[in-house]
Amino acid sequence: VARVFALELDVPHVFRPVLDITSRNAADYADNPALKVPILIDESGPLFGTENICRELARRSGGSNVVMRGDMSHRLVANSEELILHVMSAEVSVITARLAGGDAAVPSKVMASMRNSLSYLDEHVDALLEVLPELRALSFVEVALFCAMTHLPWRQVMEVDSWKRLGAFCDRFRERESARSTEYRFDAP
Ligand SMILES: N[C@@H](CCC(=O)N[C@@H](CS)C(=O)NCC(=O)O)C(=O)O
Repeated sequence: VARVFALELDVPHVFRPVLDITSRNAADYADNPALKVPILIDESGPLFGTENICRELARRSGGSNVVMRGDMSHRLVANSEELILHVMSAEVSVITARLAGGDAAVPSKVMASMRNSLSYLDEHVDALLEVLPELRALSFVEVALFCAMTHLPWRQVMEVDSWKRLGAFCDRFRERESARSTEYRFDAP
């Protein structure tokens, strides 16, 4: 999400991957005590978290037609933002549990809540796009939705083909150069 924002908003940056996401050394995450990416590092030090980073990138780009999370009071936007972030965070829990090994199954309620959220988003995505300002350069909700939808099958957490309207949205968003040049991959040292 942060890299799509930086590219869309033309903010120069260098991408540095964390090569071992299981590391418990905060130094590997620019001193983020939560041991999470992304972190933006600049002259003011580290800035933790996607929303903070996207807000900072929007501020730097000077562009005013960027719709951040919480900018719109419309229920459809607010609820979609909440559900997308829920899906993302639930997916991270699934992946983290898997990386930790052991045989504890992911609670079925977690998977059900992710599927329910995606069904809601599939049902409402067209109306959501209608409600967003026509002249926006970018919106957090769209970038996050695209990234969540594409990450789930890539990390083999969930197939998403059955949500056709979300698939169509992703096919359109994928045309952007920012999306093409940030396709998921495992970086090698
Ligand atoms: N609220 C944070 C969540 C960040 C997050 O969960 N990042 C994932 C990667 S996409 C991560 O670092 N996972 C490793 C872990 O949680 O151990 C944000 O939006 O930046």
